[in-house]
Amino acid sequence: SQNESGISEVTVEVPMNIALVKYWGKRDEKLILPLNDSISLTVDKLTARTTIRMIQGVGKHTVEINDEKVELSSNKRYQTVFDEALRLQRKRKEDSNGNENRSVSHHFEVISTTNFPVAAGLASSAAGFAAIALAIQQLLNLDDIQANRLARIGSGSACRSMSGGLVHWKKGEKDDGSDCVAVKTKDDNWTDLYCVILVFNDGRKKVGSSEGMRWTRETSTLLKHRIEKVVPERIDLIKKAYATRNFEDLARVIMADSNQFHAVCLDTIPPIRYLNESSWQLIETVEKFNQPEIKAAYTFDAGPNACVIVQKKDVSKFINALIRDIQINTDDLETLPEEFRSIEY
Ligand code: 2P0
Repeated sequence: SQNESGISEVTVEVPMNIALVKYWGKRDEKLILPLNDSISLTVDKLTARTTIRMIQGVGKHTVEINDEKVELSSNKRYQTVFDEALRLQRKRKEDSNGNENRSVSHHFEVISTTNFPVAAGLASSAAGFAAIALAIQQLLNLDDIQANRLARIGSGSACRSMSGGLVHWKKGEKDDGSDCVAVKTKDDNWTDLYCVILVFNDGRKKVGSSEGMRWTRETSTLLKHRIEKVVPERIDLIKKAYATRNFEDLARVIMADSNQFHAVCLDTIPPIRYLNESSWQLIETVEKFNQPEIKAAYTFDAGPNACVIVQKKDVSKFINALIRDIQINTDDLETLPEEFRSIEY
């Protein structure tokens, strides 16, 4: 709502998402149009809570994340999002005022807090930009397609956090990106799925996603095969397994796609390595845990941290396997949801 000093304010809370079939490679870097479709689940307990104030008058945009000011000159994506938001606002004013063009300048103030560590590299930009886009959608009364685009030009994977559950980001065919949108699949959410996140930060400087995607696109031959032959089929398999609640089929595709994403990174010149020794140890633990029946699925993004998807009934069993196989700090068990904390480990 807008008060008499010309400030409007909105607060939203938005979840992070984890890709089950990965996005890697852009066909348009400016509009952030991907080379392939991707599909993700939102992790509803990990959120970015964001307040945006739209202030009348000339001034600098400001962004603060977890009490730290973001240097906007070194992160152009915020400026891109704010410019696009103000363009949409001007366009709407012109449409309703019959081209009167009596434009009033505005600037934004963003204050965001995440309930998970940004430094852990857990796709925090996705939740952050999705929150900004959702808040601006409410401030400016944008439609869902406009809001989706706003999230996407902030960070590609952010458009998959604009709705909950299983979300399919379609690459689209058009050059202007008008058919490049993330849509929630029709099915009811599979509320029984849990995500165990293991943070294996090793201080190694990783290749940023944008740069990595560019190198891969320019040099990998495996990427071409992946985009044409592998991804479309896997998107269908994920949707089918999710709709029929077939955990084993879902898990097989999730792990295969994480592995192929990292293979594509290795197929890049120079090669990109995101997984470390701990990541591989976790893969082996999951492989062992999955005998004789698949009960867990690991997936890794552009870093060594693991996200393991398990059904609720198997969470404690899986945590026990972790305690047995890898040295985990038992203090960390406190981050488990209430219902799993009382179980004897
Ligand atoms: C994904 N990742 O699908 C893939 C898997 C990382 C590995 O999307 O340049 O921050 O903003 O579009 O979305 C990370 O890249 O990159 C990512 P931009 P983004 O989740």
